[in-house]
Amino acid sequence: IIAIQALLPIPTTKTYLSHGLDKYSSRCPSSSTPRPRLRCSLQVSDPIQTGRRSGGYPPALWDFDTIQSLNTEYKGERHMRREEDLIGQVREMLVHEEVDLTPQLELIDDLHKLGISCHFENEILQILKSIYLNQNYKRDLYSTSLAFRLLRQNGFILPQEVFDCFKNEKGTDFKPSLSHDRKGLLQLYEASFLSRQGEETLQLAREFATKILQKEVDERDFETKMGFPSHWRVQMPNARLHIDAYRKRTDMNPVVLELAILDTNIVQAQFQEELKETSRWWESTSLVQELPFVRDRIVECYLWTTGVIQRREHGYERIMLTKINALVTTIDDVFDIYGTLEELQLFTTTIQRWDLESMKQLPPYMQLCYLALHKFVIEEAYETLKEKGFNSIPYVTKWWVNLVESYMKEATWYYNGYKPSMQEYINNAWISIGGLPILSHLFFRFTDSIESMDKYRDMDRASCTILRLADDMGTSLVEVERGDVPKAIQCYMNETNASEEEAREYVRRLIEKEWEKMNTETMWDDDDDDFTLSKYYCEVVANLARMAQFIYQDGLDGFGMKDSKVNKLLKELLFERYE
Ligand code: 0FV
Ligand code: MN
Ligand code: MN
Ligand code: MN
Ligand code: MN
Repeated sequence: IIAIQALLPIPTTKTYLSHGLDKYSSRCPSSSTPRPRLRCSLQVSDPIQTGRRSGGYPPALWDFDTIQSLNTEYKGERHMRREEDLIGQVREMLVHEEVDLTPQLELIDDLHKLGISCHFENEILQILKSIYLNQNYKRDLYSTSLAFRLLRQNGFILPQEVFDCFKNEKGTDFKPSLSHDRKGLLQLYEASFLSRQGEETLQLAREFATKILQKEVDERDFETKMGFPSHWRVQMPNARLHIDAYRKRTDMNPVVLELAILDTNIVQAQFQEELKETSRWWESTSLVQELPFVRDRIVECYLWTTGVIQRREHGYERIMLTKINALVTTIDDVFDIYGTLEELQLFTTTIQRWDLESMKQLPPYMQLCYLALHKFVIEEAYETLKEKGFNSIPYVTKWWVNLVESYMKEATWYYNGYKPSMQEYINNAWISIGGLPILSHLFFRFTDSIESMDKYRDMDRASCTILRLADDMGTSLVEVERGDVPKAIQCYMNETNASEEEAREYVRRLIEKEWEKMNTETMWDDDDDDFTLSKYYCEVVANLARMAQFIYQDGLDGFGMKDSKVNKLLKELLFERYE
C-alpha cells in the first residue's frame, strides 16, 4: 500500500532520510553530499538483484539547489531601456533607409539567426509581402534563392518556377555556367529545403548544388561540413553560435551585434525563471527520488521547449511542455528499463481506462507515475476549460493511451524476441517517440477550434517521424546493447543486410522525405482552403522536428550527455552570460 505521505508536498526543511539505493540514484554530482532519496515507501528494488534492466544513465548534471540559485543582472530596468533603444535603431535600418533588396533580405536572415527577429515581426512581414506582391525577387541566383527561402518560410509561397530561368534550354538541368557561382549555389542548396512533395525543379536544384559543392569537401563528410540547412535549424538554442560567427564578419553591423548580445542575456533571465519553476515542479513530484531508474533530465527537458516554442510570451507553454517531456521520459523508462511485462500490461490497462479505480492494481511505484500523469492532464484540462470553454480530456487522453499502447507493443516485441520489418516498426515507432501527447497539449493552447484537428494530422505525423528517426540515430546503439527492440537502423540492417553506415544514410533520406511532407502540410498558398490553419501551431510542429535534429545532431544522444556540443550550447543559452 502506498504511504499517504508519499503524495504530500516535499518538506521545505532538509530532513532527507538516507537510503540504501543511493549508490544507484545519486543525483547530485556537483555537490559534495549526494541528495538521498526522500522516502523508501514504494518498494523499488535494486534492478541488478531482481533481474530488471538498468538504464545506466548518468545522474543529473545540475542539482536542484544550483538551478534554484540561478540569477542574473539582466532582469534590471536599465537593460530593458537599452534594448528598446537598440530595437528602435535596427527598426529604422530595416524599414526607412533606402536599402537594396539583397542587403535587406540578408538583414532579415541575420535577425532570425541571431534570435532577435521576434522584435521586428510586423516589419519583416510587411517587407516580404511587398517583395512578393511586386515580384521583386527575379534577380541573380543568390538573391532569388535567398528571397525564395525567406518568403516561403514566412508564408509567401513562391512557385518553384522562379528557378526556370537558371535551367538549360530543355529544362532538364541547371545551367553548367552556374557551377562557378559558389555563393549562389549555397543559397540555392538552402532554398531547395523549402520544397514540397513533387516539386521537381527544387529536387534538381538540390542535386545540382550538392554535386558541385560536394567536390570541395570530402564526399562522406558533406553533411558534417555543411551542417543542417537553415530551414532545419532551431532558432534560440543556436543563436549564440550565430552571434559568434556574425561578430567576425566584415559586414557586421555593431548596432545589430549589440542588440543580439544584449537580447540573449535578457532572454536568459526569463528562461532561468521558467526553468526554476519547472525544477520545483519536478522536485515536488518526487519521481526521481522514488523511481531511481528514471532519467533525471529536467534542464534538458526545458531546453527542448526553447527551440519548440519561440514566442517570448509563451512561458506558460514552455513550462507545460517541460512537464510533458519529463513525464514522457519517466514513463518511457518504466517501459524500456524497469517494468516487468506483467506490470506494463497492468499500467497499460489503467491508462486505457483512465480512472482512479483501476489504479489499485498497480505496484506503488507505478501508482506514483500514473497519478503524476493524471494530475498533470487534469490541471491542463482545467486551464483549457476555463480559457476556451471546452473539455479537452477525451482528446488528450486518447494520445496518452496511444502512446502507452505503442510502448506496450514494443515491450511485447522485445520480450518475444520479435524483429519487425522497417515498415512495421515505423508504423508504431512514430507514436512511441512521444510526440503526439506533446502536440495535442500544445494544440489546445495554440488553436481555438477542435473541428480543425484532423487537418493537422499529416504534419503531426511527419514531425513525430523525424523525431523518432533522429532519436534512433542518436540512441539506438546503446538501447539495443542494453536490451531493446531493433530500432530504425537495425530494422533496415536486418531487412537488407546493409551496413550500419548505409542504414544511417537511408534514415537520413527518410528524414528528407518527411521534411517534404511537412513542408507540403505547413506551407500553403493563401487561396488554398487550408489557410485558416494556425500558422503558429504549424511552426511549433515543424520546430519539434528541428529540435530533435538539434538534440541528436552528429548521431549522438545530446539529451544529458556531458561535454557534448549540445551541452555546451545548453550552458550558453541558459547559464552563461554572453559578453
Ligand atoms: C527519448 O528517449 C525521450 F523520451 C526524450 C528525448 C525525452 C522527451 C522528449 C520528447 C519526447 C520530445 P528514448 O531514446 O529512450 O526514447 P525511445 O522511444 O527510443 O525509447
Ligand atoms: Mn527509451
Ligand atoms: Mn521507448
Ligand atoms: Mn531512443
Ligand atoms: Mn493544403
